Amino acid sequence: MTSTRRAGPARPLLIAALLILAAALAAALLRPRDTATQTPAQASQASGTLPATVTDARVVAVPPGIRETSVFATLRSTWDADVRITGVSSPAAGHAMLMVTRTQDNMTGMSMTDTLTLPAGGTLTLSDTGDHLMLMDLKEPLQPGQTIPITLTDAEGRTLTIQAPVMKP
Ligand SMILES: [Cu+2]
Repeated sequence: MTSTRRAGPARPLLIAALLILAAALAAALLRPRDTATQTPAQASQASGTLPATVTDARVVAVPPGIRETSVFATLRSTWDADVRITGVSSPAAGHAMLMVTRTQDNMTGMSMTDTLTLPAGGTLTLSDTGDHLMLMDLKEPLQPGQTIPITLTDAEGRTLTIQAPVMKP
């Protein structure tokens, strides 16, 4: 009986601790769902910057007379949901496009796409053999040593401007 009495005062503390633990667990489990159900307006209020870091960005140098070129980079997500990139632009180009490279019937070709997806917490590699960006209607030839600003926009209106050096292919 003495042992029961001793345990008595400890029990409310134990229950309180379990409740706190349960609440923390519930919050952790619900968080990704909250993010997924955010409206675009809320998401862009939370951050106006497309949640990614960029390395190895480069624009392929082209000789005078060539009016289009490719842009490559590695994008790493800093977000716990997929980021759908839906737009690209650059002051160096009349317009720019999101591109995919696909092989079908032993033919490899590239085509425009509406969306490139940066997976949640993952990587999107833009390369000459895969997904990439293209700058069209170049306003002037791009020489190695120049740096070209390129702005990506996602489906939620967030933007990220990359300063991409021009490099020889
Ligand atoms: Cu291309």
